Amino acid sequence: MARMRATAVAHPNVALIKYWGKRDDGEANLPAVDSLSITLGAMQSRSTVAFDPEFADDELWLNGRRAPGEQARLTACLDALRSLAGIGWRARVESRNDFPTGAGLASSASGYAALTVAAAAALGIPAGEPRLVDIARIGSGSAPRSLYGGFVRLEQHGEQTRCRSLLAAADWPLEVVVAVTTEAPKATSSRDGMRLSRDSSPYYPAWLQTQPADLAAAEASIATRDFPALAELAEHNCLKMHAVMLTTRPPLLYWSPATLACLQAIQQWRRDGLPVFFTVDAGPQVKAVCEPAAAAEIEQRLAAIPGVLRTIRGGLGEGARLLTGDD
Ligand code: 2P0
Repeated sequence: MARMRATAVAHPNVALIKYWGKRDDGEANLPAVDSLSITLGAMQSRSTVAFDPEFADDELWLNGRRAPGEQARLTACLDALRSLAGIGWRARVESRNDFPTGAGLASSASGYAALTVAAAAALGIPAGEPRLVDIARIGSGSAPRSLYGGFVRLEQHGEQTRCRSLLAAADWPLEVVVAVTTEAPKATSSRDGMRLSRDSSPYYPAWLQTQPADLAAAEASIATRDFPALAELAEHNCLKMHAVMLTTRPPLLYWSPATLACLQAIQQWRRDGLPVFFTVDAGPQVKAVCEPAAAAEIEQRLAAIPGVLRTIRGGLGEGARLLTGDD
């Protein structure tokens, strides 16, 4: 039988109400909190998956290089797909990101979303199969959000993850400017960092306890397109997550001096009347979310901050999709 092969693309996403923490250390990778994100149209992962009876083991090639560190979660994700399809063949996965990898730009989210869609298609699993959301989550807890476009809420119901698109990208066309302050991968992976935070931060219980209220308020502000309310909430939730990270033992300090300079500048710009707010993930990059009319000005200002290497600007994106022969 011929080898089975497909290619898909997915965009990274940035959470406005963050996911930080896991229920347990199991392979299912169940998040301890629900989260809410926007999908970023300006960056993209592209993943080709080929299953072949001749392959001895699964292989991931990331940006042209073997990525043995990914083996456990790669095979866990592919095993779930193989079991769904009733096919045992091993796979070769080739994934490329057109943006920095492993540096707090959600490359694992877009990478595993693209991989899940491509592998499912290669195995003949229908695109609407609801278990694909859970399979993407095994690869990366934030990957299910990248299966969808626009404003996305991820909810954990027992063992099952559910994602909902709250608004399509075109329904509230915000823009995001990413200030890249390093191209280097982070020292502590999100997966290790989350485990350390759960086990040692005294603020972790408060993080879990206050998340539902942040989610409800953010969802309400999105429904009414209330930018100032969403701005206040997203910055609060981001800083609360970083307070948990900072109080982890050993501490997780993901920021650089340029990160802090951007945060303080963005706060000042908003006080001055510009519609912009910040969010920061497990890395030193700053994402400035703004109304489209302000985006060019924000990008210019961020680029001028010492330590900002470059900026990436774009609107909100669509969900993951399969590429056909014409793409
Ligand atoms: C988020 N992050 O909600 C949060 C905010 C980072 C900070 O989801 O262990 O790569 O693979 O489930 O999805 C990054 O964590 O972690 C992340 P795993 P993932 O976007």
